[in-house]
Amino acid sequence: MRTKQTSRRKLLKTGLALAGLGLVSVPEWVLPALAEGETVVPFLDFPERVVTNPAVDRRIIDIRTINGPFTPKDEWFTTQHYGHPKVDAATHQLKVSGLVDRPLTLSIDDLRKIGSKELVAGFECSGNRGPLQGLSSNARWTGVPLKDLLDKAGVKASAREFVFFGADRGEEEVEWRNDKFKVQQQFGRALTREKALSSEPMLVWALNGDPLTLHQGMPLRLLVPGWYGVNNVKWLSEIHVQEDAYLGKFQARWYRTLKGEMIDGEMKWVETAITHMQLKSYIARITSDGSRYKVTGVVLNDGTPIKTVEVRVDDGPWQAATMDPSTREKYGWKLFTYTVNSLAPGDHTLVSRAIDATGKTQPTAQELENKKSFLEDNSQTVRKIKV
Ligand SMILES: Nc1nc2c(c(=O)[nH]1)N[C@H]1C(S)=C(S)[C@@H](COP(=O)(O)O)O[C@H]1N2
Ligand SMILES: [Mo]
Repeated sequence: MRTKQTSRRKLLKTGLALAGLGLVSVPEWVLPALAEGETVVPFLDFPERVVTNPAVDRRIIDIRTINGPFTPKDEWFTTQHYGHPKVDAATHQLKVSGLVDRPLTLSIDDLRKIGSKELVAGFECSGNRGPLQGLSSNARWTGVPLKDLLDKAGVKASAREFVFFGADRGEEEVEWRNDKFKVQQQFGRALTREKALSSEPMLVWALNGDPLTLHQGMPLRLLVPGWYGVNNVKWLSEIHVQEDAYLGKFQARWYRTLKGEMIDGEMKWVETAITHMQLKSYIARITSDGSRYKVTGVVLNDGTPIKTVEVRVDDGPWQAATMDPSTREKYGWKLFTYTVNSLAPGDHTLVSRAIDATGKTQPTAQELENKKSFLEDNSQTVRKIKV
């Protein structure tokens, strides 16, 4: 990280010096590792300057600066619904309550004693979409498998629903028939018994080797690898095990996808919960050395192996991109590159699509036409450029 900071600063200085001489125009954001003579080709539908911190508790990444497998902790995208709760990392405790043989109250140190492992995982907010695509990041997390903790508590046979509550809360108006009630609610998300007791979910306390930042859920969050961001409950304070389905606002109402599906010639409207990530790729940046164009992009999905990523220029054929060998982790995001050997002066479009090992292909925007709510938009993001 230190090296990166230094090289970025150096780059900025060199860039500014050259700009002073009128040799190049320097964008307000700084590209990582631009080679000698390499320039950025602007996306025509992208703002020149991306406002990465639109509010104190919000941040997006400027995808044109993605530089390697891990997003630095102070650049990680961030969002939440109730602002930041006041949490004291030193005294924070996690409660495990409900249908367990042994209810538990544990400090982070107690959790560390149960076990510790690392996992590379990236995720995006289910609202992430083009052209900015700024709501995703990737990290190496440290924590304890959720199953190890639940085994310690002893899950009862009647347990069906595992609810994860953050320390953050807010007042909500709950509509019921013709009434509206104002009540205090905690941010909560639920997992089924099968998912909660599977080997993947973790309770994590570190990101890229450092304790979680306040933005990322200090001191503890749930991580469901391969699932959308909303499932990764921050400032985790309680796991409540129950038989009933959990119907909190962020489970049952806000995080739903409404889409129409043609079944036997009839349009059926289905509402589904936000769980695993849909197969997505996007072009993050295009640079040019004068004649050739280098395309760099990102792939995210639920951990299903990626068969290939392809890039298409204008109406040309889909061509295979090259996967970055440093991003091979099952649940991590993957980076790809593609080189275009020449482009005629004028307007062009470039687009990428990912295909996974099951043959699933990232859809076009048109193929998602019947998805009415904007969440889970994994459609192909078309980049427009002029050379
Ligand atoms: N406690 C709590 N956890 C939460 C949320 C929240 O509002 N409260 N927002 C979720 C949503 S919608 C997303 S996209 C991710 C964002 O995680 P990040 O800020 O670490 O990027 O946190 C999830 N976890
Ligand atoms: Mo989100």
